[in-house]
Amino acid sequence: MAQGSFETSKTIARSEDTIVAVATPPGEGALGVVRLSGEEALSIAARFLVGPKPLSELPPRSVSLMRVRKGEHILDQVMVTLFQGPRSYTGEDAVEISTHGSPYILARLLELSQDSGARLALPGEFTFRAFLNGRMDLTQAEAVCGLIRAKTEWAHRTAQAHLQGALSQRLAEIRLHLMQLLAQVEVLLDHPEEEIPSLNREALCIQTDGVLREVETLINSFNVGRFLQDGLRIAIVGSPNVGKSSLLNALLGKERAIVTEFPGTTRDTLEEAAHLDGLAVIWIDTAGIRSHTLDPVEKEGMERTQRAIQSSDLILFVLDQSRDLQSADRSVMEMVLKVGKPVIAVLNKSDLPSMDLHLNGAPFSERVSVSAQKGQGLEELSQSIHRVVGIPGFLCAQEQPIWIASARHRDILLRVRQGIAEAMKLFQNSSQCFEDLVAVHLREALLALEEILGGNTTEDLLNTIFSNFCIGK
Ligand SMILES: Nc1nc2c(ncn2[C@@H]2O[C@H](COP(=O)(O)OP(=O)(O)O)[C@@H](O)[C@H]2O)c(=O)[nH]1
Ligand SMILES: [Mg+2]
Repeated sequence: MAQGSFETSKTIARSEDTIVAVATPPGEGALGVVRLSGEEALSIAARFLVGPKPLSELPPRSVSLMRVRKGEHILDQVMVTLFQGPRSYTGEDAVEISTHGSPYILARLLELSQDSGARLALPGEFTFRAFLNGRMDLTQAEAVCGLIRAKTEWAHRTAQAHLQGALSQRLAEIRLHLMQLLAQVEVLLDHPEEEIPSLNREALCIQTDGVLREVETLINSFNVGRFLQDGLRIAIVGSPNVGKSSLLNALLGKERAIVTEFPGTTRDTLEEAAHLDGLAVIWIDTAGIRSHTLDPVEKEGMERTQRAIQSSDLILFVLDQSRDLQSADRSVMEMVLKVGKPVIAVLNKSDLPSMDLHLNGAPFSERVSVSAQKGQGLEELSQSIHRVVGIPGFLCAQEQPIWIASARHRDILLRVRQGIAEAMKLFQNSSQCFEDLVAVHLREALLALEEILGGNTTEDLLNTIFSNFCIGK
């Protein structure tokens, strides 16, 4: 497959060409799938597919055994599925051919299709056509990409819900409410001679506030949505020898970091990705922080620790609860509490007799007792992490939790909010008729909202979104 040449292509073709691509990953496999879509999909495939019945007589959406003919030879026995538009992924006529997963066979099938009049598809072009043909809106098209990329349960759930239209529905509700509001304002505009009863104004104000809240709920869901979809960066920080590396190993379930009884063993930061109850986490083990050190390697390690803290979403501040709080612990504690990120105090070595560390009053988000060595308390730690970033509360707060996880969606919703908030201000502040201005702001909000769903988009935006897809999707 000549994939490289398409990645540089900036324009998504809008022509009526029939397109073809390999839909399965490159390389050898048990099966390979080639898909064709477009007006000529059937007639093109019919030139090289032979079977007991001609292709055009096969029942749609059922699988038939056929053979691929290349000149005098049979290239492969294949399973063929026919789709008649609009009942297909793209909304067009389409043919899917399942072959043996040989790169040679797949390449020849592409050639045969091209020789018969098909053009190689651009990345995401099948989904783009589905969008153009009204089979899905833009949030759903984006979810297709998310679904393919999802590596964790939550990322998968996000994409699946969005693909099913959960986010589109919520946005459509907001759009409806905005349109109803605008219609009422426009009625007032059309009858300027009539005095607006103050009751009316108040009702409009309440309605506007309601829509504003709907939009804000979605905007606020971005933080949790981002964690659910993309995961968290968690820095494990503390003074030397408290058990940071042991904790990392316990969380990963493998001996990733070196653990010794000697302080200063970990001199560099170490990152490792692992799932925590369906949540993607990048764990960062850091070099222990000592107040004074002359060793240049240790100094560099500590600077890296600082950077790890800055780049994290959450900090695990580890303490050894079997010994008194030391000055090193205190200085690390001061440092992590300064950063303004959530900090969980992890009291390690719970298997040993514990001291009272006198932490009362320290503003940790939570504190959890664990034994990294014995693997105790890790479940509580996981629950604490979920709580601190707000996941359970968020999921419980709504009947059907819907969240946004894309910066594009958030940026647009901020503009929607801006428009509604401006309208709200006019309602609240003026006794005069500002209906024309209110209408302008509400229309702006509506127009912005359309961008999420794909009703008001630029070619650049579509190119950006669809060029992220793989070829054949
Ligand atoms: N008893 C006990 N010892 C632990 C525990 N966690 C770590 N240790 C020991 O504490 C020492 C320092 O551990 P390490 O993970 O290297 O600490 P770090 O310097 O903070 O990374 C090692 O000897 C570990 O075996 C624990 O939960 N219980
Ligand atoms: Mg260590």
